[in-house]
This record gives sequence, structure tokens and C-alpha cells, in this order.
Amino acid sequence: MSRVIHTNRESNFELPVLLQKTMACLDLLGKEFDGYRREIRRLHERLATERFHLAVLGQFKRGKSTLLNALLGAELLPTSVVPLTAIPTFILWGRTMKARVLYLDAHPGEEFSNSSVGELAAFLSQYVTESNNPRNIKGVSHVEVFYPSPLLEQGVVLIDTPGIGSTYQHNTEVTLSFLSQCDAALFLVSADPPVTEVELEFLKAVRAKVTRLFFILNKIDYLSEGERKTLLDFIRNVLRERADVKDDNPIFCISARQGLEARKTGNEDLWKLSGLEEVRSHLIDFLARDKADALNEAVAKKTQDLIADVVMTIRLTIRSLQMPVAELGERLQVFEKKLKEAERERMIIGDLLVAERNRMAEHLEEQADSLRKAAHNHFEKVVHDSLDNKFDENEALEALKNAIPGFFEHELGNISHAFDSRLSDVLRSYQQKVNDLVETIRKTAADIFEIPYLALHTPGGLELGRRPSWVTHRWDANLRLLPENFIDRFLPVKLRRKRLIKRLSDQIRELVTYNVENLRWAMLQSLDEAFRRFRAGLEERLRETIAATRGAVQSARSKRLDQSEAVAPEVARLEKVADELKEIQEKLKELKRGISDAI
Ligand SMILES: Nc1nc2c(ncn2[C@@H]2O[C@H](COP(=O)(O)OP(=O)(O)OP(=O)(O)O)[C@@H](O)[C@H]2O)c(=O)[nH]1
Ligand SMILES: [Mg+2]
Repeated sequence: MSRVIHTNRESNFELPVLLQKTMACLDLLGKEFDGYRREIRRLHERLATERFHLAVLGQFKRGKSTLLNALLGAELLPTSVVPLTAIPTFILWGRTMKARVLYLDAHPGEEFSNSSVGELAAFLSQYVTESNNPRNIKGVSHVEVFYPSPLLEQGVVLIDTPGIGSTYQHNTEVTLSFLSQCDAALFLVSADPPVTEVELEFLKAVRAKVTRLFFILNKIDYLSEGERKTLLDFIRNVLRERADVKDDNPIFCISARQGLEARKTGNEDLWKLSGLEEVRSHLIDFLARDKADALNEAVAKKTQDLIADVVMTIRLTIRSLQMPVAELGERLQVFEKKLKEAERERMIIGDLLVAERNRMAEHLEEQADSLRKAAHNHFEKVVHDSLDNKFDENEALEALKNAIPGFFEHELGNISHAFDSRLSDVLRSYQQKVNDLVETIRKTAADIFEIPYLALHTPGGLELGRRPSWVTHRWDANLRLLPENFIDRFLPVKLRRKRLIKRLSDQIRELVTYNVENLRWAMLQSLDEAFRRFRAGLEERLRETIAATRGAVQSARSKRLDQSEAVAPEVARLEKVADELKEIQEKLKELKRGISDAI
């Protein structure tokens, strides 16, 4: 284990240096290498900013917020005996304590800094709790807390989430729609009661989205040694039989309350007894390192590809410098012809993409239409059920208001999930077409100018955003029911009921139309954005490939024509840069081997 840590730490340290060296080599080359310079800068930035999202998930009141407070060693997050956390709270590393509230709409965020833990906690509680922000009337999307804990230094972001399964259905929906942002999660259970049906259902949803999941049994301070063992056996059985969780998946036993107490009083023994030391050292360190390794490996691979590409372009330049001018001109003409073919191919891909986008938009219209119908039927049934129970207009209205967010959020989850995966499938197939086209251009250049062709392993990814923008949509549950007509009050109950249903039904229609239209619009925006980004990425990649290959030949040709520079020293200089790059390439390979061995 210690060797593993050593190797990783070294590679984490070396990779940025190798990127810098690659950049220094690129700086010695001409304008046609601009695209590669941009790409290296991007990779460097990704290394520096990538974050690891570790969420704490579980049923309401399992002690999620208390656990995070204990890990941070400060009572930052509000905790209570009643369902409380209502808004996802991201805790990130910061030199000083600070909080930022981000809203669902374009409303600018709010910041709070220069405070004590108590003041910061009071500020947070205004936004993240069900009691101070019921049903999220403040329209908060999430809250970020910056805190100087060593735990967060490696880029881990801890996330407190609303508990599922309470009477606040909207809290469950918020957490469900948030899952796709988690890289890993701590799943909390406790003894009171041990694993409910709702929890198991939730666990299934979590496992579909979060691959790295760690179980934690909290509140062990309530239990004797014997009880804890019985409970652990029970939980293990349930997890195995009902959720297909393998037995080698550890369950950490902790008392978050004792852990917090230990941190507040500086009691080391109590900290160890609370089980939190194990969670901290094994889990969080391990996860952060694991993520850093995956990222390092991806960046190292991309850099190797980029270097292979650059070396090929340098060879192209050298070859062009050495070739007789007339022959070079002829070959360039052949190449230009081939580039025209590639350009035609690019336009065909562009047209096909427009058609795909239109098909997706049509599909969206169909989805919106069926959602409209389903919503209408569902809410009419809610009204009927409520009035069957008791003929009370206010109660029917209340039942309707309560049903709106839950229904829409659930349906929305289904629609957006299906839509998202369909979109990814479509774009992925186009990604392949773009990759093929880029390779054709490179291969053609290699053939025409007779230089070795190097295939790329990881053709540039046009990455899709992880989260579609519509998942944080807000629902309008504002019912503006017209008052009962004066005459209605004198009508027989049956007729009054009928007229009330008619009025409610009109209201439902209006509300459903409004909400579905909002959703349709948000999804359409998202769809257009995804296609726009994809197309821009496609064009940029092709442009850069063409600019590099054509640029290399052209700049060599013009140097030959004006004969301002002697060819031999220029060739020698380029050879030297290529050799340096190949050396970096070797180091990257070793680094990658180190990372793979460690994993
Ligand atoms: N005895 C005991 N109580 C605990 C422990 N951890 C948390 N609690 C208590 O359990 C209650 C709920 O804790 P929270 O941290 O608010 O629970 P939560 O999971 O964040 O709840 P929601 O945000 O509503 O989902 C509080 O009264 C805590 O003091 C523990 O280890 N032992
Ligand atoms: Mg909480």
C-alpha cells in the first residue's frame, strides 16, 4: 500500500512539469502549432481545477450533516431532530471561511465572509434548511461553503444532501436529481429503524448513478457490542439479498455525534472510538488519490497523443524543407484537393447534425405532449380523490398544491434521463465520424509527403456536460382559483361539486400548460446548446488539424521560396525539438505505467 501512495504522489507532482516542458517545446515552433498550444493549456487547467464530488446520502435524520460537521471539526451545517437539510451544500477548500448562495434563475449569488463558525452556520441555515426556506421558496440551486480543512486540500468536495423519504417529497426529488453530479458517496444508515423499504429503493437509484459507494452505520453509541454485531449482520444480509451489494464492500461503524464531540474537545481517544478516524483516513484520502490518478492517466494519455501529432507535423515540415521546391508544390496541390474532399465531408456531417437536432426536437415535442396529458389526468384524479374524501374546496386546492412539485419532478427525472442518454448516443456516433475524418486527413498528409503515420490512441474528446440544465427546474404551484360564484352557494351539493370541479379543471389546464411549456423551452435550450457546442468542437478540431498539416507544408515552402533562411540549421533545430518531445513522451509513458501499477 505504501508503495502505491509513493508512486502516485510522484506522478501527481511530475505531470504538470512534463506539461510545462511540452509547452516550452511548442513555444519554439511556428504559428501552425497554435492549436496544440491551446490544447496543452487546456489540459494543464483541467489538472489544476478538477474536483472530486463526495456526497453524503441517506434517509432523513440518519446523521448526514452531523457526520460532515464531525469530519470538518466544526458545527457548520445545521442539524436537527426534524427533517432539515433542503438544499445541496458543497463544502470546498478555502483559505478563509466563506459561503456563497447560488440561485436557480439568473439572480446573482450572495456571499458571506469574514465571520466566525457560528455566524456562518446561522447564515447557512437561512438558505439550506426546510424550516427557513420551506419548499425552497427562495429559489436556491445550491450553496458553496469554503472552509480551511486539510481534508479538502486535495480537491475533495464534500456534499451534504437533503434526506430522502421524509414527508417533504421535494427533498427526495432534489437529492435524486442531484445524483449524477456525485463521483462517490457515503451511504448512511442507522439503527432506528435499520434499513427501510424506501431506503432500499433509494439505494437502487443511487447505485444506477454512483459507482463508488461506501456504507456507513451511524449512531453506534446507542448500541452495545452485541447489538452492533446483530445489526451489522442484519444490514449485510438485507444489502446482499435486496440490493445485490457484495459482502466485501465494507460497512464503517461510526458515531458522528461522538466524533463531533471529540473534535470540539480535542479528545483523540474519543475520535478513534467514534470510528471517524477510519472513515477519514481510509476513505477520503483513498478516494481523492484514486480520482487524481484517473485524471492524471487521462491527461498523460492525451499529452502523449498530442506529442505524437506534433512530432508528425514537425516531420512534415522537415520533409517539406528538404524536398525540391517544384515537387513540393505538386504534392501540396494533391493535398489541397484531398482537403477539399474533407471539407465536403465536414459539411455533410454538419447537415446530418442539423437533421439529428430537428429529430430530437420533434421527439421532445411528443414527450411534452404526453407529459401534458399525463399531468392533466393525474391532477384531476387528485382533485376527485380529495373531494370524494370531503367536499372542501380548500382541501382540494391544498391537495393539488402538494401534488404538483412531486409529480413534475418525478416525471421530469424520467424524461430528462431518457432524453439525456439519447442525446449522448446520437452525439457519440458523430464523435466517431469526426475522429475518422481527422485520421483520414493525417493519414493522407503522411502518404502524400511520405512521412511515418502515427495513429492516435485517444482522439480528442468533445466532452458533453455532465448535467443537463433542466434538472434544477422550478415548478409553479401557484393556483389562482376564481372565487365561488354567489349563486353557487345556493345550488345543491352535487351541482356545486360539478361546478367546483370545472373551475379546478380549468386551473389545472392553465397550470399544466404553463409548467410543461417552461420545461419544453428549457430542454430545447439545452438541446440547442449541446448541438452548438458539439458542432463548434467539431469545427475547431478539423480546423486545427488542417491548419497544422497545411501550415507546416506552406511555411516550409515559403521559407524555401524566399530562401531567407538556410535549410540545414532550421532542420537541425526542428530535429532537436522533436527529440526533446520524444524524451518527454518516454517519461510520460513511464509515468503512465507507474499510475497503472499503482491502481
Ligand atoms: N445518538 C446519536 N445521534 C446522532 C448521531 N449522529 C446524528 N445524531 C442526531 O441525529 C439527528 C439528526 O442529525 P442530522 O445530522 O440533522 O441528520 P441528517 O441526516 O442530516 O437529516 P436531514 O438533513 O433531515 O436529512 C440529530 O439530532 C443529531 O444530533 C450519532 O452518531 N449518535
Ligand atoms: Mg442534514
